[in-house]
Amino acid sequence: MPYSYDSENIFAKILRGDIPNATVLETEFTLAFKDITPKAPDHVLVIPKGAYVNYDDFCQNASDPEILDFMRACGQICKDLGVEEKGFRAITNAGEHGCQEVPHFHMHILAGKVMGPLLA
Ligand code: IU
Repeated sequence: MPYSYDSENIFAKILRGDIPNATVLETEFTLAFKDITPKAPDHVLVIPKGAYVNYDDFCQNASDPEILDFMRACGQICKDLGVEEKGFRAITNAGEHGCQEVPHFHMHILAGKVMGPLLA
């Protein structure tokens, strides 16, 4: 079944410019901004500008240029955050079992502290 995208989700509104955001990077196909409730000293959300519900929707249905642009944007953000020495965590939640809150695909990039084990 194809994914059903809710164009009234909060990130769609951010992309339309209806709601302000703290942009850290914008490219042709990708926007990255600071999470409004940061879970680490550095917490950036990276989203495609296209309407993709979650990671698997994006991986299955986005074009090669969109995917390349997204991954390069993630790389640029890591570089800008200076994570080479201490590292970081990149994570995406999908659907009910992944506890995804906002139904527009986003990658969390977290850095600046020890995150702790992912799977407890
Ligand atoms: P999740 O993976 O869907 O659970 O993550 C959603 C994130 O979006 C979460 O970390 C929120 O703090 C964040 N967020 C935001 O940055 N700005 C908003 O207006 C809203 C949520 I609503």
